[in-house]
Amino acid sequence: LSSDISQHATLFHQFLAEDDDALLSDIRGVLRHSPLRHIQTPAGHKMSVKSSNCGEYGWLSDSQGYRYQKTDPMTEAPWPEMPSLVRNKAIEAAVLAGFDDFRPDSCLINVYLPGAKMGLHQDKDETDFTKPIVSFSFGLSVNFLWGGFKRSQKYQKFQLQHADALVWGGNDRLRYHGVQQLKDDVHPITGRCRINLTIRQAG
Ligand code: MD3
Ligand code: FE
Repeated sequence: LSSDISQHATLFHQFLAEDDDALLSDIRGVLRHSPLRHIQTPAGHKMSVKSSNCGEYGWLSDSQGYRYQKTDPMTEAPWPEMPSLVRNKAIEAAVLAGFDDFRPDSCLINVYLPGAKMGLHQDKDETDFTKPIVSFSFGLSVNFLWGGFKRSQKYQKFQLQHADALVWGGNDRLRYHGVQQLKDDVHPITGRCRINLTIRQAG
């Protein structure tokens, strides 16, 4: 079941339903090597989500700004490898959405506890904006905010649910987007949280 959010944004509902346990256990394996941590925005504010990465490049933020980096600043080691199931499912979703030459090299892991949110922003730290972004959601549902090309433009809301995959590229690649505060609830698979994987070709 897929639905078009706009010309170049497709939501694949339940796309990960058969692989949820395997994907989440792969991610738990990653987090044993590069644990979740709160990161600081360049302005010094603590983000409400906890994050980590896998793949060749990890996205991070600190007083120096937003960037991709090949090593985890916490362990000073390379980020853990992107699990092949994560990579393959992301490529599969991208192809279904019409993006054929997506070579993901970065997977940001964001964990939302009740109350966590992500304000409207653009993803613009990658080198090639013709490449799509693939996002996987697990656990508690959240309202996703889909805006325009200026922060001040109106936004629409979509619900992202457990096992949904969202592919976004083309003209919509630089849209503002975010997620509303996570409501307190319990999910049978993840417990009291939402886990988002944002899979990108960063380098
Ligand atoms: C639309 N994460 O990590 S994923 C992010 O649910 C991020 O954790 C959100 O935005 C989350 O940067 C949203 C869906 C998503 C990801 C990238 C996009 C939507 C996007 C880039 C452009 C437009
Ligand atoms: Fe984003």
